[in-house]
This record gives sequence, C-alpha cells and structure tokens, in this order.
Amino acid sequence: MKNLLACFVPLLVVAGCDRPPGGDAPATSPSGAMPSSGESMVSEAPAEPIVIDWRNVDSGDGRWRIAWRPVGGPLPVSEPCAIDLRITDAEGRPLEDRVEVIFDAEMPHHGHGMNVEPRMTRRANRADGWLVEGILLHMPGRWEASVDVSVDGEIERAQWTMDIKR
Ligand SMILES: [Cu+2]
Repeated sequence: MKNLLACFVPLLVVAGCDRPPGGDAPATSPSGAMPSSGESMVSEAPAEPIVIDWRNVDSGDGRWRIAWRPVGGPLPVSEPCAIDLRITDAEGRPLEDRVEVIFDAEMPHHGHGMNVEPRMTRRANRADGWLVEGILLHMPGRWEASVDVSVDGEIERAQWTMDIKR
C-alpha cells in the first residue's frame, strides 16, 4: 500500500504543473471549457489525459529517426495499451508509402515476447505518424521494444528499453 501511495504523489505534483497559478484568471477560459461562475474556479479541473514526452531513438545504422510515447499515460502491466510513433529518415523526411513498420517487444532475460501481435496504423493526418495498438506487456520488468522499418526487403531496427512497473 505504501508503494502505491508513493506512486501517486509524484503524479499529482506533475499534474499540478499544468495548471495556471491561481489568482487573476483571464476573462475567457483558455481551454474553452464550460463558462464558469467565479465560485467554481478552484474545484473540478477537467480530467486531462497524462501526456508523456516523446523519446527519440535512431535505428541501428542511423537511417531512420523514431520518436515514441505511450498513449494516455505510463504503459501498464497486463492491460492493452498503445504507443504513438513518429518515423522519418535521417533528414527528417517522412517515410514513403512502400515502407513497412513493425513494432515488437520482448523480455530478453526471460526469453519471451508478447503473446499478442499489435496492430500498426499509419496516421492519416501525419505523414510521419503511426499508431501501435493492442500492445500487451503481461509482466512487470524490463522490456526491450523494437521498431523494424523495412524498405524493399531491407530492414533496419530501432530499439529501446521500457521499465514496466506494476
Ligand atoms: Cu517476462
């Protein structure tokens, strides 16, 4: 139980940073939220999703640049989750249509991977954007994630480590 509490406290602190300092609020609500009478200002901030920063990884021979971040908060144990990817070549150009991208994750020190095959979707509104859904990390601990970018049968991999906490 103590551990659980310890996890929550930093989250609250981080969430607190997003809120404007109290006091003189502008006349218009910055988020376009419901008009509020002055009295309700302090309570009930809308539940905002936790946004985690992008992290950058280059592929093995430096051909591709990949940025990734979990969707909707830290990656959970044993719950389906999703990762956003942005992939360009080393000059920052988005990938061509014929490129194929595969996400995978495994626990090398346990000798196993995931028991599911995540779905890859190319974002319609971003030439460099991909969404990986249906990721299921069924154990806490160290997972090695990989993204294979394949063009004309030539595959180059980017890898990173994810520490998944219960
Ligand atoms: Cu394992």
